[in-house]
Amino acid sequence: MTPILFYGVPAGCSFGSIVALEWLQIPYRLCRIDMLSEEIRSEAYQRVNPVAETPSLLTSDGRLLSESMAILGHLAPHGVGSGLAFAQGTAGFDRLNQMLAFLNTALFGGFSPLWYAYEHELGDEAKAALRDFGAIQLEKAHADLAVMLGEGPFLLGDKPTLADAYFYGIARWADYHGLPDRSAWPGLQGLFERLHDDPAVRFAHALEDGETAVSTGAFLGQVSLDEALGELRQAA
Ligand SMILES: N[C@@H](CCC(=O)N[C@@H](CS)C(=O)NCC(=O)O)C(=O)O
Repeated sequence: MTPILFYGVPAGCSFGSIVALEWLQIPYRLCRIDMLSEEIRSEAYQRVNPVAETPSLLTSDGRLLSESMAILGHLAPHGVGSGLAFAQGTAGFDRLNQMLAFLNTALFGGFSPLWYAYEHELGDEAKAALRDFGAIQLEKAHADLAVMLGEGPFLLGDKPTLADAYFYGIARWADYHGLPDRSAWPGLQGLFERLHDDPAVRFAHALEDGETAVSTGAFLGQVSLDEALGELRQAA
């Protein structure tokens, strides 16, 4: 079957998996999950992901996979020929995993206090404390990442890899929260702007925003959660 990526709106970290699927030219479908409604915590979606998070992937052989790191790792073999990913046992494979792990912990984690403050009713003092903590974490994550980027132009050197796809989907949250000011790290800002103009990134933005989205990959359309669950039942 054609894989289905369950992606979260608004502004889900699933963005990176959409860009990865586009870049990898894997035929795929999408299922949109509204994170602001009860849909994400519904019994129906918990059949896809029991921890009620996006992204999840219904794989071509009918298995459910969650966690961006696992999904990108599952897709990575398709990118070995093009340099988007690397064969297991090579230095590139280790470097890509190392970079993805940093992004999934330090960078994503830095935004967590900001999201918590944004999404919960809290007093001013608690909100300010969370925001200050997030700012400190993000300052360090961006400074460290700028060192890792070095001359770039992409996170692992001359060419984009799946790490750049994932980076963009998380780093854009700075624009949402108004911090950190990415322009303090010109290399990172340059990388972000280059990725912003990428057709796959433009596609994922349009899709999230419910606008006409032009795929340069092998996107085969959107399915509803009910349709996806029907296919899951058939695969079982
Ligand atoms: N460790 C997970 C984290 C997934 C996660 O936190 N997803 C968020 C969106 S970025 C989510 O689905 N949140 C549920 C909600 O907001 O209710 C991963 O890396 O995939």
